[in-house]
Amino acid sequence: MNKTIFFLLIQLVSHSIASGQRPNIIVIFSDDHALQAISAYGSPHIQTPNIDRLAREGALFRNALCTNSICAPSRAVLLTGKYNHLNGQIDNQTSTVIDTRQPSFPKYMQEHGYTTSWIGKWHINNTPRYFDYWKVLPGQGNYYNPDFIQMDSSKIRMPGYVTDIITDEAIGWLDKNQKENKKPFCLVIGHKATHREWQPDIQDLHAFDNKAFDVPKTFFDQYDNRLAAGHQLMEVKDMRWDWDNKVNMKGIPIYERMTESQKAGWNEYYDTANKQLDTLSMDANEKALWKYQRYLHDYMGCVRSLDRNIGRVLDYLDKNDLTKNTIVIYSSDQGFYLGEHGWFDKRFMYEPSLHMPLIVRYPHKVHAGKIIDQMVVNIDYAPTLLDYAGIAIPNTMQGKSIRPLLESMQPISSWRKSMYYHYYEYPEPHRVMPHFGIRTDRYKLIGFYDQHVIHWELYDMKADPDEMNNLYQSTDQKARIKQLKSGLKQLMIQYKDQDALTILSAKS
Ligand code: SGN
Ligand code: CA
Repeated sequence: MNKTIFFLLIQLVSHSIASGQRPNIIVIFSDDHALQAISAYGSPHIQTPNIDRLAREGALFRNALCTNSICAPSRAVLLTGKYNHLNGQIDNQTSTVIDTRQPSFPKYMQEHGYTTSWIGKWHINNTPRYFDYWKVLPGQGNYYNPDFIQMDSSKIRMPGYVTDIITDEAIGWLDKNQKENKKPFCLVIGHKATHREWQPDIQDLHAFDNKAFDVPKTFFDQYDNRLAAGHQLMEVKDMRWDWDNKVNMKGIPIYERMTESQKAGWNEYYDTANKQLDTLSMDANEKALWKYQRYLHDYMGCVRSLDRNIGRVLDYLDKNDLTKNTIVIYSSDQGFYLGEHGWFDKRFMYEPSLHMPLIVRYPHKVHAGKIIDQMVVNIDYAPTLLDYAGIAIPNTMQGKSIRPLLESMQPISSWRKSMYYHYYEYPEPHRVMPHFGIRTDRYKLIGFYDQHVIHWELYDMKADPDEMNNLYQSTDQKARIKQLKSGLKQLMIQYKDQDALTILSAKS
């Protein structure tokens, strides 16, 4: 046989073996989806049958945690596998524009023969890079008749409801890719849901008629011994009646962009429900509780549509014989407060906003119904995707592949025992003080810093799962505090957070 033909044959065979083994990957990444709003995580509020199906057929992580609980920073971590002080996306501000030429998981995937695509919410102040195809919402995007930015930079307004449209686009892309392309693919479906201002699809407006949502026991928290918690501006009681709570919406942009028939469906529900509201006869607590019920109604309406559309993607995979060889990951950029401490929004290193939902289905390798308690951090996501794609993980990425956790029957004893967090954005919006901290399985030490000092908080999450009791001043905690501070410093060194080290040594 001629030498060239021989090598061509070898290449062909090894390529087909490789591509036959390499999985497709779909990451469904929603926005602000709290674990408390997913029935697989025990939600008291809602059933999410399609997300539950993923959990039943795959693995569910009970301790997937983010490094900085807001949107653009979390997405930058997903892309790069690095903390925000290294990838540059420390906050959501429009003045924070990162260099998207920096290595990210799609770059390595493209180089190794994957087709990459990102559809939906993106929220980084730069157009996507290293994606063969993309179509994204500008900034936060809109729920009704959303605009999209296309690869030629043109903007297009698409009629309908955002979660349906993003799913239509994703399925359309999958279909086209199946027909035209034989390479393995990695698709990210970025959802706007369940972000503020929580506008449900009209078909979901009546889904919770006659339901009273449970009120968290910390709803009327007074923030004793917690300076930063008392300083924030993200309480349900202060929500805007119109934009957030859908009372007197006429004239505001998110209402006015609806079509006449969308407005008619919307008015049919809200005008009737709002008739029962009599603010003059209500005291402050009653108003806060009314706002809470409206908030949960709207938020859960957005969850219903999200869950239904996840089901559409799973059905598409089933019908096209893709289920077995496609890894499906469901996650959200961070958790959210659904009334805990009286709040909406996120940002704090406290449990509800630190946690991300994370479910991974890969029938080939991952045992169905597995529950994993070991701590995963979103710096681990990019290394995991590369690992499953058979690509070497660059040592510039700071996370670890979670593949051993997914595939082993036993906990991995060498896995991380603590995680590091650093939040920056201040004062707008929501006035949450910048902070860093360390979390172990049981304890959490948080340092909220201002220009002069660090205000420390210590929690024993076993004794106090709601993190209401700051133990930092307790004399019997001195040894523990010393140990956690030293662990915190070690993590800052390990993750190369020089600014944090400077603050720690100057203000402690
Ligand atoms: C908007 C919201 C805030 C929210 C940020 C960040 N206000 O500014 O409540 O904290 O987004 O959210 S809104 O009235 O415009 O909805 S993030 O998920 O993108 O980080
Ligand atoms: Ca978010």
